[in-house]
Amino acid sequence: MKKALITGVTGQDGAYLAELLIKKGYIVYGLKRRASTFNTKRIDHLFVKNRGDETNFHYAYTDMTETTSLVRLLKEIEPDEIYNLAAQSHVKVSFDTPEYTANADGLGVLRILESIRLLGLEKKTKFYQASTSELYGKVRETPQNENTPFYPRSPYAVAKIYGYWITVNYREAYNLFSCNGILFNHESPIRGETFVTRKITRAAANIALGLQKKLLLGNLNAKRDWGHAKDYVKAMWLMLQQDKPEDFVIATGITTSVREFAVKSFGYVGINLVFLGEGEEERGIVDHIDHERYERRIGKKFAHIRKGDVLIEVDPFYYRPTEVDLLLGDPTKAREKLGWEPKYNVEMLVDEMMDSDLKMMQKEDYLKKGGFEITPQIEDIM
Ligand code: NAP
Ligand code: G4F
Repeated sequence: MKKALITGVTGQDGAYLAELLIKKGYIVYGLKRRASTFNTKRIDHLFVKNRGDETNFHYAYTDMTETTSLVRLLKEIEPDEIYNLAAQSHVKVSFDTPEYTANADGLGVLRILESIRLLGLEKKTKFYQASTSELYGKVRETPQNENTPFYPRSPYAVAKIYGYWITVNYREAYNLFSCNGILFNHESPIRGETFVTRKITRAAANIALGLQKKLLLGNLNAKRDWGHAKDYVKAMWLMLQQDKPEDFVIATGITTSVREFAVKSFGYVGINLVFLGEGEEERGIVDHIDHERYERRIGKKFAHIRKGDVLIEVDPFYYRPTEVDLLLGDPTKAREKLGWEPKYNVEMLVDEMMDSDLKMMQKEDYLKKGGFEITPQIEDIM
């Protein structure tokens, strides 16, 4: 059985990748950092399904800013494949914590690569680095491919540039099987709540249920090439199954603005928005309600929102000191060499996220009103 080590296993991609690799018959070692509250919500089901002596999912504590525990774990596990997904992954937060971000997201990559070398695992262990479309930043050409020059626009992107080039350098200098996945934005129902897509789908669900009045957003004009994380973790695995290590752009080839993403999300529950005004004065206003759709999605008659209600406002708090205006990836190389194609488009992504958030909000509201927690098994039967 192959052994895979995943850093950042508690994150969105870590959880999907762990699930994929377990299904493929790997023994998976997930690395997580200590937190003062539970941070394993996304992977708890993997422990349950594989409980007992036969478990093929293990976890251990480490931190990307500490070399010693990384070396010790690599020595103990001697993994066939390492997927380095751990990072301070929030672009806006990186402006507040630039030094920490450089340490975890930049030097963290070096720590793993040097550990591989130190332990003499160069011939055994393949390495995947979670690189990002943020490297393109102030884009030099559109769409962006593997040869497009980089122009990072945040401390996060600058840290990730170091991770990208050190991965290339160790491949060229020491013959390591190390490669970069240059992944464009990918989302899912388990996306972190402060990324814009999940912030929007949670708010649209809450507003439709009458649990929230307004959504405050930053730059509505920003455009992203949004895919589904499930498709993207498959690409990570494919990259490590090739005969030789290479870097790949993973993207859908379609770009959508934040404003359009909001329109699609509210549209899912029958709330059709129109945007009026400009800059900080721009507002997302109810244009009309599709009552039939609302009732179908929410399960009750529509009551609390009227045509003309303002549901979205701009709050400059969410602006970034330097912004990435447009990302659009060209995944031709991945299609031709990896045989990778995304199954999801942005509409399917919105539908899945909205459906999941509606269920979650209904459950949270039920609990707030004095309901009791029911186990997933019981819920399935009910
Ligand atoms: P995520 O949900 O934010 O997960 C990040 C993971 O890294 C979490 O498990 C987090 O632990 C862990 N982590 C953060 N700092 C750490 C540290 N100092 N030591 C150890 N672990 C640490 O991110 P994601 O969306 O899954 O993304 C996975 C990777 O792909 C990241 O490197 C990200 O930068 C990169 N990426 C993401 C996208 C995207 O659109 N999702 C696109 C391109 C590249 P906690 O759970 O304890 O916070
Ligand atoms: O969802 P975001 O925070 O993602 P961002 O900055 O594109 O970064 C994500 O994707 C990268 C890949 O390109 C990853 F490397 C990175 O780890 C992360 O997963 O913001 C998307 C856009 C930005 O232009 C932002 O300014 O949405 C804009 N935006 C507008 N209002 C907002 C908001 N972003 C957030 N988070 N919150 C807002 O209220």
